Amino acid sequence: MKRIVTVQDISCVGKCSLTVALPIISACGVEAAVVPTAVLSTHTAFQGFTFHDLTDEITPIAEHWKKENFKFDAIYTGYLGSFEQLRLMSKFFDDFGTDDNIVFIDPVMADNGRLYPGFTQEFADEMAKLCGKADIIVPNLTEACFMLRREYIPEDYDEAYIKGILKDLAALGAKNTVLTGVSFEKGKLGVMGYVSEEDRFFSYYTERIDVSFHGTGDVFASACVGALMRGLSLENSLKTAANYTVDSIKKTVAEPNHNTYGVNFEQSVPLLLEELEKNK
Ligand code: PXL
Repeated sequence: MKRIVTVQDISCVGKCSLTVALPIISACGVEAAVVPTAVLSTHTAFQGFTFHDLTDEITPIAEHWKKENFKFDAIYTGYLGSFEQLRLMSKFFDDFGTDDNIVFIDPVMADNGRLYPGFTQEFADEMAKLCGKADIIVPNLTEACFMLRREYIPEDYDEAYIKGILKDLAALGAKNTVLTGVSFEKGKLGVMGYVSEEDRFFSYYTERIDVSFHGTGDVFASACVGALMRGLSLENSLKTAANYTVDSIKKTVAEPNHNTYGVNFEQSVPLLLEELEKNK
């Protein structure tokens, strides 16, 4: 059985980060170990959330694991809340990264042209450096633009623009770069990826559902890394994750009086399992 260690916060209510990653990775039939980076009462889209930082726990946890000689098939980082956590993750990759496992970074910090509360351009600069150590990175267009210090163009861009961003991200050092939330056609939304070793691009599009929910990036990233651990190729893992995320959004929208803070990813688990079989 494969084992992923995922490093991100626990937002107690809000369906994002660890409360999404743990069940999705488990549903994929993959073990999930966690390093919780902070405990928040809710994610940061709510007003008045509490925040308890757990940075001081990271080194003791890693030191214990080194003594136990624990190995991980993937290291997956999501929302990280401080410069110190970025520095500690860089060390964590050195300690637990091997030639056989993968470092997967979702550089969670922004969407729709804006940084989430508490993040700065300088944080994006440091996140860009951390991404240089990754095998796979999956920023959205906003996060990529902040990391590259490029102007964010929400739409009306062409394929050459996206390919340029993917190559610039690869120049940071990441082996495979993926951009989420890419759209060249009205009503379609998807991902475009770049495999730097082969100088090859690929893409996958689904229907665009014009509603915005929190946590969809975490649903997508968790399913993608879970699928990779099940032996699917990067392209098929991204396809699986995209189809699962879209289905989760559809299930949410179909529910009367649904809330907008997270998606019904739980009800789409049967589809995730089907996709894992179909795309292997
Ligand atoms: O879904 C990303 C995410 C994770 N963790 C926290 C967040 C967010 C997005 O806003 O606030 C705490």
